Amino acid sequence: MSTINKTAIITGASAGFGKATAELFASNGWNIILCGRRKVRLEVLERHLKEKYKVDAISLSFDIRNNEEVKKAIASLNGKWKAIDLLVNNAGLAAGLGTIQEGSVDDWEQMIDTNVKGLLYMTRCVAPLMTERNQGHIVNIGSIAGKEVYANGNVYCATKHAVDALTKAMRIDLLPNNIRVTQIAPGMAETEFSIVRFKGDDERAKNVYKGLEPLHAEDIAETIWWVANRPAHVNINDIVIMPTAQANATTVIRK
Ligand code: NDP
Ligand code: 8X3
Repeated sequence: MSTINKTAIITGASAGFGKATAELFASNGWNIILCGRRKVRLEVLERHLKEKYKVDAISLSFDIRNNEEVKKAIASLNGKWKAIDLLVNNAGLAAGLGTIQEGSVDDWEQMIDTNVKGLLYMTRCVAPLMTERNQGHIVNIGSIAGKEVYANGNVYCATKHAVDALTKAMRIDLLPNNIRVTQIAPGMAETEFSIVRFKGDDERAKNVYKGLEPLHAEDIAETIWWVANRPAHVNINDIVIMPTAQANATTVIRK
């Protein structure tokens, strides 16, 4: 078993940034609590982390949009698993692209429920475990869409602006408890993100990254690793991380 004795809980660990983060932290001896809906994927990753890195890992399979499921999952943690050093609020998605006058209300609700309410439900359950120990670190995954807006991205952008605001607010609320709070706001990264946004249309998803090198999940994992491993007196408030080929939310250069 790991001698590092540090624990991270990562939402959205079944794919993309969350999965790469679980791998990187486990490879450095951290114990990991893996969260997501896709149970089999989580269990495969859990076994892999335990076997390859000799750390401890557990899977919590639940829908982050459901506050009762979130509460039940976190309440199921016992013993050492309650001593959480790092919460990575990463689970999230974009659903579709559409104007405000014609967009899908179901898509809007899914994004708001996952990206904003899910992040709040998780934080509401995990932050008290940190405040009672007077230590911990929360890393929220925002987006360039939380700094700017782009055509047809209205509600996704609004949810990520909410993450930006909540990160600042959490930092104030948790200040007396010595809890660090960081936002990481990436630009284009090739994960399952665009496949989910375009509801399984792989071709359309691939076209998003055509002719440029987007960020990779590992780039975000390394950034999370870096912020989590600053000396205890240092808090990284906010990092915007972009592919070199992307200047802002709407300006990219393609070969
Ligand atoms: P992926 O689609 O690869 O991963 C998303 C993860 O979120 C999955 O593990 C998924 O797990 C989880 N998730 C989604 N909905 C729920 C839910 N209702 N309950 C529990 N878990 C859920 O995308 P990324 O890794 O790219 O995205 C991670 C975060 O990064 C998101 O918040 C996204 O908005 C943000 N982001 C992504 C960028 C990109 O270009 N890729 C850029 C900037 C920010 P499961 O389906 O198993 O539940
Ligand atoms: C994901 C990046 O540019 O699609 O948050 O909003 S973008």
